[in-house]
Amino acid sequence: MTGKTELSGGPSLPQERRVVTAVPGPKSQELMARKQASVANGIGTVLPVFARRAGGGVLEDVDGNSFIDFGSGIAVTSVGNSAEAVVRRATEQLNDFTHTCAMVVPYEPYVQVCEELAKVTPGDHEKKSALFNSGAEAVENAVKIARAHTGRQAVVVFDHGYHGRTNLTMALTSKNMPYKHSFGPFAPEVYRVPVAYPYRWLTGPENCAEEAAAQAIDQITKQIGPDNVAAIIIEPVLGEGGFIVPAKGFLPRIQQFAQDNGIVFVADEIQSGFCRTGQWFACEDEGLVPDLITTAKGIAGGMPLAAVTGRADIMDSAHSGGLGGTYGGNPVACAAALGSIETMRELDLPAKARRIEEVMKPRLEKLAEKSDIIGDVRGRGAMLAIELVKPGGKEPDPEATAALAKACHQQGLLVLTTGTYGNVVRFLPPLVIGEDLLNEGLDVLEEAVSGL
Ligand code: PLZ
Repeated sequence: MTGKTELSGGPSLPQERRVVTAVPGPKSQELMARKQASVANGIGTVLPVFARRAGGGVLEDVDGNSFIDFGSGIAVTSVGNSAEAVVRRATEQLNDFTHTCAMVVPYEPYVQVCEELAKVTPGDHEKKSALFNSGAEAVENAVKIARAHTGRQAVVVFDHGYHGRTNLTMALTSKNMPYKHSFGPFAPEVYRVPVAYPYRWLTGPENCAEEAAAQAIDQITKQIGPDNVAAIIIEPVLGEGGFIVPAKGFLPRIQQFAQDNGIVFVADEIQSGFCRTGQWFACEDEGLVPDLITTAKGIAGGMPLAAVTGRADIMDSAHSGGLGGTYGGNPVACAAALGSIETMRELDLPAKARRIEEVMKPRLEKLAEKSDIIGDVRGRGAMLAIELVKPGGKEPDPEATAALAKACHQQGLLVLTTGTYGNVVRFLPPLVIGEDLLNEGLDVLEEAVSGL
């Protein structure tokens, strides 16, 4: 390794956990004071250190601490930070041109990304895509397209669902704090129905799929009227709601209902997509082929890009000029996406995600057996979580969850929390993480759990 590559981030960064100062260290504390003076309070911080370099399975801070990364910037850097093909392609594009506005003068990388999306998303029907900047923007546009296609207005979403922070997507998002509180009024014609959350289904997990689907369908039928529904939007694994894997059978029943009633079925795969769950898309697990699929995060290795992909006739329902935005499908982000998708194929990242599950899940399950505060272990591939409860029952324990995350951070392991009740620790390592780091991260977690 040359001195030059050692100084850069990306895969060349030393793959080790290293805690050399208190967390946060002095340089991070200094920067934090500047952040507090210049950045709006609304922008929170999970781990109060400042990043300097990141790559492979680690993130290094300005004080020289190196954290094992179990967060991937919330499921974004699945190919690792500054992945070689992402950097190479984005750099080439930067040198050619940075922006023309795809609606003013188009360019090939935009078309290539849409061609790739047609290939990698489920179903072999004719597909088209439109590109945007953020996940929320993709979801908003999926709603616009579904409304234009059906001539209907209502949108159905689910308990524990998360779809973004813009006005329409706040309405679609279920959790008040911190996403919605004091930010209303919200967009109308949004309806929320139950989801099959096995761990917390009142009658137990056995009949959860059937009962939840029956309740959801009953509510749609009685309270909205299927003929008024443009779209049903669901995350095949609910991310911010707590990594809830809907009980098997629930998603197909909801999709069937949508199909029977001319409702556009939208899978929001912004967090679960692009190899994260061990398949290219989480909805493949039950063989679902959504009408529309929203993607972002993992698509471009850290560059801002999002997409709506779906049946060509539905996608073409919006009139020419009806969709777009100044930056949507920015050429550098598109080039990065092509590098990201190339990496996913070359390294077979769905298989890597499945391997991460093989390593992590048994250890998490063993930990849950020993610990009376871990109520549930769930997830698929490299989208795994533990739900923390008060001993002896199922009462959520957000305090223990925050304390556990903090203890991990202190020891050089970056984990994120999630969940409607704030009581879930989630694990989203980059899919390229080394197995030694994965195991070392789990060692840190186990120690932190026993120290609670
Ligand atoms: N849909 C399923 O997971 C983003 C949000 C973090 P944007 N999830 C992380 C936070 O606190 O803001 C997300 C998602 C699903 C939509 C979105 C929204 O994607 O790119 O953050 O707009």
